[in-house]
Amino acid sequence: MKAGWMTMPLAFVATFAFLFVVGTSGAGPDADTDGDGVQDNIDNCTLLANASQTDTDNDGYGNRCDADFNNDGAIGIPDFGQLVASFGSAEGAPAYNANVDCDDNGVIGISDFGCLVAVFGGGPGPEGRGCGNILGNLCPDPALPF
Ligand SMILES: [Ca+2]
Ligand SMILES: [Ca+2]
Ligand SMILES: [Ca+2]
Ligand SMILES: [Ca+2]
Repeated sequence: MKAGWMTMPLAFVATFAFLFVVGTSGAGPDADTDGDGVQDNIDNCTLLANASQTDTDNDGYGNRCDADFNNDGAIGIPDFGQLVASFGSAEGAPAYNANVDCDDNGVIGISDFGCLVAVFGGGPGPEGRGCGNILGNLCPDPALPF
């Protein structure tokens, strides 16, 4: 009888301890879901590793998760057209389009094509600052005091 009385509180303590550990090591302001060294709350692509944070069209979505090149909110045929138009070009060439350079390697190629295909029919993001937009508005730099 006494042992049963003790088991319940112990189970509670164990559950609380577990939740505490999960809560502090999992999601939270310090989380870095994609492991690129940029915390989720300031990461312009929270689910894809992009340590450079390159965002050539300055809409708050990093190139790595922004295949919405024409900024209409959807990744579709017009975006595919922009990729095709610059396919095979390198930085400095007239056809080169930095917005299409998903992996930020200075060349528009198969890897960039893969970025678009993976999210075709979807939208840009997600990003962690909450300021991603299709209007080309600049996100405030989280490192600067406002
Ligand atoms: Ca990222
Ligand atoms: Ca962008
Ligand atoms: Ca689009
Ligand atoms: Ca590329």
